[in-house]
Amino acid sequence: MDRTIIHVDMDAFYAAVEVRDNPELAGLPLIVGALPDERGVVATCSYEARSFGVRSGMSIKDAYRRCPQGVYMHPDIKKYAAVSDELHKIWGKYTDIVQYVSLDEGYLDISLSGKAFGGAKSIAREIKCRTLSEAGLTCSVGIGYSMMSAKLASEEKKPNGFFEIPDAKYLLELIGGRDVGIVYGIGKKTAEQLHNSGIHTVRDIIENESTVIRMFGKHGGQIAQLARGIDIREVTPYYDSAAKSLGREHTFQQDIADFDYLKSVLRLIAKELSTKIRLDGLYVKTITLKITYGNMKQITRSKSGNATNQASTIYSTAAALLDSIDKKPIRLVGISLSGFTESDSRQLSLEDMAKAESEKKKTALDSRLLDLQRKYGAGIIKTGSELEAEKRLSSAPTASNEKKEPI
Ligand code: DCP
Ligand code: CA
Ligand code: CA
Repeated sequence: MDRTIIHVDMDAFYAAVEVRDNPELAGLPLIVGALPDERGVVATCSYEARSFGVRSGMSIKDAYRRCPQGVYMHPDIKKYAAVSDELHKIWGKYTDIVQYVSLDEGYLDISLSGKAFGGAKSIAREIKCRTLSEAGLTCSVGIGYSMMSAKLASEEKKPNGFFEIPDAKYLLELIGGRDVGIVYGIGKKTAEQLHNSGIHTVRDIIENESTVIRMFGKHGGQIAQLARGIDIREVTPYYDSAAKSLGREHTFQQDIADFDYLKSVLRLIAKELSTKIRLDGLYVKTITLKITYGNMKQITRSKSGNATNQASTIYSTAAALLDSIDKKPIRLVGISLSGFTESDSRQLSLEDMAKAESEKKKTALDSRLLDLQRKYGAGIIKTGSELEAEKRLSSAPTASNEKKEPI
């Protein structure tokens, strides 16, 4: 299946947060990191400071030599982490397949959910607008067909950028003549070795693939693939059962006001989550309902209770939370689980395992149903009864080819 991936990266992140919070710094060369009389390096600097040649990672002495008139300050990592949480919330509204790779950057796979939000361009624009209006910061957004192309797209027009790389052919035209270092996985050392062998550009890699493979073996093969624009890496949401939460959500193509129907979707989600945690041998204490209304207002409602791994409990808790909220048309429903505990020292018996595995297969069917809905719109299930939904699913010819989305 063709994929659509968005990469978001904040502009001059630490420096931009400091300028936001201290407006008198706007327009000045600001260097965040060590102070000039300390040992240490530049964490980042404003674009004004970059025009003096200052860069991340440069020793602060070097930076001071280039830009003595700069404003120097220490980073406040705690503050940036809090801002980062806010940003992740803004970006995470468009898909549950989202991978944050650092405080200021993330990948969103919107292949399935994109249509519900008017497509990739409109999501990208919305992310830029909301990042500015809600967090007071600018970001650069790239749309790609793979992770590498999305990241290169976001870098292409920095700062405050917006760019799309629709396919491998376009990518190659764009980067074919550039230095090999632009390819994902080629660091300083590898680049140097390539240069020494007369391989300078991305196109040189493609034209000298066998040399590259001879030099770097399997890694060389991967480099050549990436140079040709083939990047099969998947956006992989981070899930740490010990500390974090496990969530699954569903975005509708139209806003839904039928709460019975919404509950049938919650039932499917509850089943899928329950199967997943039981296979992992986990119980969960806190169940959170996530809702995005048609006007993009997002709310969450949580309830904590005895640790459970049962779909019926997860469902009834989420359904009760749904009953407690404003009855307005809804764009997205989701459930997330947190507060995990290990199965109270009780190992799953072989029989339990077999049961969970067979449920997993059934859940795969249920989740294909969700995927189908994503693809064809909520209309595929009219009344929302799960039974009817499954009947329809089993008569839907495209179902068996649907790719299951990673949790
Ligand atoms: N950072 C750091 N040390 C580095 C590189 C980065 O401490 N050597 C921190 C400070 C940056 C943040 O990570 O603000 C994000 O890094 P980026 O590489 O994304 O750089 P910026 O966001 O600062 O600038 P831009 O992305 O606009 O180039
Ligand atoms: Ca950045
Ligand atoms: Ca970054």
